[in-house]
Amino acid sequence: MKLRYFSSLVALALVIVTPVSARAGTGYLGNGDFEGGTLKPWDWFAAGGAKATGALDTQEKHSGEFSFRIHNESPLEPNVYGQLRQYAYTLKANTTYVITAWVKGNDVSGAQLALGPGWKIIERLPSDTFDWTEVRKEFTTGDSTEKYDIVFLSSSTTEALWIDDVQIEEVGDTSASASESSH
Ligand SMILES: [Ca+2]
Repeated sequence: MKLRYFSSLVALALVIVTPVSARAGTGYLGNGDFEGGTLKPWDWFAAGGAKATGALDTQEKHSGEFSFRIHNESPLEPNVYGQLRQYAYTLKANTTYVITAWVKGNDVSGAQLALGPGWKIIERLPSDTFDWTEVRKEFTTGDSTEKYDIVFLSSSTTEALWIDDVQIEEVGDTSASASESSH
């Protein structure tokens, strides 16, 4: 009887845990698919007085029920932009990763993905109007990976930019990099 009670507890725990682990692909990031019921741990911010708004969106999505939608009425100007940002906390130093995201756009301009300290790694996102498109960027971390920036930037007029299914994976094969470093 006791055992049966215990195993039903285990079963209950599995039921509770499974939906979370089934949301695969968010690995080093939190809420990369925007299905968390909240924006956290992402943070939206309009800098320099940008007339830019960003919010969870249910009209367009690559997965599930939600994406993130950016709308920006401010033309290109230094230090005026909207940003969707979170920090990746568990990346290893001096390690190569690939970040992928799905984006969709209506009259997009000036959209970028910026990575790392000082946002030195930049990948331009598509412009104009486009259906769901996968963006990929390989990047290699430096010596310090504490609070590694992951930022989607909107720095010019954009009717709508949707973002969904953001994930980071380690780029495989340690044997390849080991043989490379032996040369
Ligand atoms: Ca989603």
